[in-house]
Amino acid sequence: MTDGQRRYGPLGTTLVIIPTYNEAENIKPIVSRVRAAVPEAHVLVADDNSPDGTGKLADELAAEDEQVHVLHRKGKEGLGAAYLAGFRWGIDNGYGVLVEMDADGSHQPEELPRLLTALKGADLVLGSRWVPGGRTVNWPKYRQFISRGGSTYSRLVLDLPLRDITGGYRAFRAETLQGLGLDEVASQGYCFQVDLARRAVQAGYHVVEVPITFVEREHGDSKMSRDIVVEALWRVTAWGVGSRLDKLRGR
Ligand SMILES: Nc1nc2c(ncn2[C@@H]2O[C@H](COP(=O)(O)OP(=O)(O)OP(=O)(O)O)[C@@H](O)[C@H]2O)c(=O)[nH]1
Ligand SMILES: [Mg+2]
Repeated sequence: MTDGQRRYGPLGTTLVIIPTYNEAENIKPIVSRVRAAVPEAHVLVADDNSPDGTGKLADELAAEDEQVHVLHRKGKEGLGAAYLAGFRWGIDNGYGVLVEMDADGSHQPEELPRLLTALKGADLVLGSRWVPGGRTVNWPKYRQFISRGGSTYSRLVLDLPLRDITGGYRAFRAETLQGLGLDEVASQGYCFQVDLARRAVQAGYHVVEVPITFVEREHGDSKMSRDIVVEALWRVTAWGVGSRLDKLRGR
């Protein structure tokens, strides 16, 4: 069946999952922007027991708004683990669409309606900095280089028809997530995003990229580290080598 013939079911209720670690300055503004931009959506803050009290601030938001929820996790286990827990919570609670969004304002909630519109005709929508119309604001050259380089390397090594493979502003249908084998995902950081994109393409899902304007964080500290880049490099390389060996063996 081609995509043109494919019928997509209704989207159902949206859950915007926001993982947080020390985002006290950002959490209230970002949640209120999501609530204003997409009033029917619910929000789940997945906090890893942030020492700066982000979890408590999220509880305050949840107490005054029944569309805001908080998942308190015991300690810092990384972005990937927080998203996996958030996806499970969302699927268990019957949401039809699960959105990934950073807390720091890099992913603008005002762009979410465009992602959701695209999801009506797709299984997964990626907010993309590196398609025509996509851009970054206030991002240092070296970060652009790492991001573009990471996407290009992943595209070539994993043979993926995508431009922004490391980005973290995405909208999944719940059925898509259920088809990705989330129980086997062990990767973290950027690599977590590459892993989900790779699984979606391999499973034959229709993945669409929508241009976004990515804005550098103004408050709080980056959790980006050399370890995150190194993990992505070795895992992507290992996946690429593995799938080429499988092809050679005729699997
Ligand atoms: N729950 C949880 N959230 C995390 C963890 N690490 C990062 N995050 C959140 O994941 C999102 C992305 O992390 P960032 O630090 O913004 O990473 P980045 O965008 O590569 O780096 P910046 O350039 O500083 O924006 C933010 O909302 C973080 O608070 C973690 O271990 N646990
Ligand atoms: Mg960020």
